[in-house]
Amino acid sequence: MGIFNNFNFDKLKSGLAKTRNKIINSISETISGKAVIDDKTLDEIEEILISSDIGFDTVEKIIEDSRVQLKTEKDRSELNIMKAVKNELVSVFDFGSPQVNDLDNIKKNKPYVILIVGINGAGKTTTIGKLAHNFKNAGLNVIVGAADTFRAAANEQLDIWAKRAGVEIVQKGHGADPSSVAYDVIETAIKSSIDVVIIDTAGRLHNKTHLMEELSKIKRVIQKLLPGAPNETLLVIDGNTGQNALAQVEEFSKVTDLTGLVITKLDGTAKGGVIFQICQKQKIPVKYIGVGEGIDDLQEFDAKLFVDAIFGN
Ligand SMILES: Nc1nc2c(ncn2[C@@H]2O[C@H](COP(=O)(O)OP(=O)(O)OP(=O)(O)O)[C@@H](O)[C@H]2O)c(=O)[nH]1
Ligand SMILES: [Mg+2]
Repeated sequence: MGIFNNFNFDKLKSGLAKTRNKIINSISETISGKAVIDDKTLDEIEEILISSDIGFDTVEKIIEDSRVQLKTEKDRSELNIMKAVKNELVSVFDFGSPQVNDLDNIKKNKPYVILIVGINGAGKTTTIGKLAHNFKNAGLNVIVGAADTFRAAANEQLDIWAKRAGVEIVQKGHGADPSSVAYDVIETAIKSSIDVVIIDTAGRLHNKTHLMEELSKIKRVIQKLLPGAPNETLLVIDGNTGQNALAQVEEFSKVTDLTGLVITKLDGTAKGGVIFQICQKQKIPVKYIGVGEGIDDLQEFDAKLFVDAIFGN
């Protein structure tokens, strides 16, 4: 695992209960009591998977692999189907790039700058509070920058999270230029020898061109101080979003170099399957997942454990 020390499998498992119900329990019901898995049953499983936001390509692959397996293996039992689905789901995340943070890498690149972007209400500010808390627990100095100057009271919200996490904040008034906040927080971080800078940005609909362009400006401005910054640009996506998540990734990718995704609100959604679809199509790693509203409810993403949790074991 990475640098968080808060992993709680039971919390992840219970958070994913609805997603599990939609995917796994439905498949179990379909195959229970059947002596053999015939083609009709496979078609039913295919439908369940398609309706669970996993995405057509991934589903096709699962079903195709299962057909091959079931042709060659005598045992057409429940176990094999479940295993095929599980293996395929884990392999969706198998595209190389490291998914968790490494403490040494962060310290080496001090101040390590993380820019947080996403549409309105996705969970950006909450995620920043949780990230700050975990980084601080790992012994890092953290500062957050309130570059959401668009919405009134947005900085107060971040201020509350900064206090909860016990980290510093740089903020300006409502209506200030977000780039200037980003600049100031990095300048402060350099002066005060701070390890991690996390920058909050305004929620922006991905089809609002001028707001999207503002993100490019923030990046240009901070690069005047730190040519390599931001080290990470994380797109926060609400786990309830379903199919629209793909459009969000596409549009934000056009104006920023997304390095990772944060999928929030996985507790309580039945649409958690969308993670598979995004990763399969966009090849951007999921770095963190939100499993509740509390400060300790952000976990580093681990594909194998995530799939285990969906399966409930
Ligand atoms: N259940 C649950 N709620 C979450 C999670 N993450 C965020 N929320 C809630 O989602 C709502 C919106 O969160 P914010 O962090 O304000 O979202 P934002 O992206 O900063 O929103 P804007 O600044 O308005 O664009 C809040 O009520 C949070 O408590 C999560 O992982 N689980
Ligand atoms: Mg916010």
